[in-house]
Amino acid sequence: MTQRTLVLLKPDAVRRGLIGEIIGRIERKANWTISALELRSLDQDTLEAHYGEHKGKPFYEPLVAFMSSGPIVALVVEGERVIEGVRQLAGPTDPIAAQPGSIRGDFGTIVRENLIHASDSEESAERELKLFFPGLV
Ligand code: RTP
Ligand code: MG
Repeated sequence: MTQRTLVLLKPDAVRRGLIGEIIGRIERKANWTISALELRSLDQDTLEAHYGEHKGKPFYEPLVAFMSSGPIVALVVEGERVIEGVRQLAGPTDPIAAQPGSIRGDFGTIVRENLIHASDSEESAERELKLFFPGLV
C-alpha cells in the first residue's frame, strides 16, 4: 500500500545539526521517496491547527513554544506503508522509552524535544499534508 506522510524535523533536530542524520535514515529505507522538503518557521495558526488535538493538555503551551523556537524542516515522504514505517523509525514519544536504533532512542533528550514528528494515521496524514503543503497534488 503506497502512502504519503508528513514528517517534521523539530527545532532541536535543526539546532543540533541532525537534519542529515535523520533524513539519511529515511532515505536508506528502500523504495521510499522524499517528494517535498522545506526549511521554515511555523506561525501560531499552523501550530494550533497541527497540534489542535492536544489543546488544553498541560504540555500544549510549552510544546507550541518549543515548536516555534527555531526553524523546522517539513518533508513529504512516500512509499510502501510509510506512515507506520516512519513512526517505527522515530520510536516512542518519550526518548527514554525509545529503543536504541530508533531516532528518538539514539538522539532524544526529554519527551518534548524528541526531534521528529510523523503523521500517525492515514487521516492525520491527509490533514497534515494539506496544512503544510497545500499545493501538493
Ligand atoms: P508527534 O505528534 O510530535 O509526532 O509525537 P507523538 O505522536 O509521538 O506524541 P503526541 O502524544 O502526539 O505528542 C505530541 C508532542 O508533544 C510533546 N509532548 N510533550 N508530557 C509531555 O511533556 C509531552 N507529551 C508530549 C512531544 O514533543 C510530542 O512529540
Ligand atoms: Mg502525535
